[in-house]
Amino acid sequence: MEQTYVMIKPDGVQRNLVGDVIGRFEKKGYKLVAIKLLLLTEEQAKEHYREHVGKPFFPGLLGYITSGPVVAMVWAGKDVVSAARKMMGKTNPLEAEPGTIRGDYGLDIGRNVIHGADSVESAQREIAIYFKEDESTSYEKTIEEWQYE
Ligand code: YYY
Ligand code: MG
Repeated sequence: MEQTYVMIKPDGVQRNLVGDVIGRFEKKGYKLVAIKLLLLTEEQAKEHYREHVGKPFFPGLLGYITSGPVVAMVWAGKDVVSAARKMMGKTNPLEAEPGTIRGDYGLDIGRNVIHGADSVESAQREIAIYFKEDESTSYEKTIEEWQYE
């Protein structure tokens, strides 16, 4: 099954949105295979956002993403990479549709609550930044026969 990397950013943790975000992924039918609360090091943050190093917003992004604990997660299921991006909504919360996480909870692009990998390749790269292989758990959920035909 496809896997993606999802991260509740420091503002999401501070604003008590952890349970809501996890609940949305659970209710959609995705399976949690790894989770941890951690404070990003500057090195992890630079590696995570390496495509943005040097852009005008990068210093602010680095300060924000390392400003408090994040919840790092791996979710698995059918088409989860693109589905997670749709559930999150557009990068700028004011452009994100109501019903999406950013659309429901955000106001500023630099406080947009959640990160989700943008491709299967990015997901694999990002998962490896935060999780060792033995930190992902492979298990069966009997409910899957009610979710997948
Ligand atoms: O993948 P996604 O998070 O939706 O957006 P990216 O374009 O990859 O940017 C990563 C991150 O950087 C974004 O979530 C907020 C921040 N950011 C910003 O603060 N200002 C911008 N003009 C663009 C992005
Ligand atoms: Mg991105």
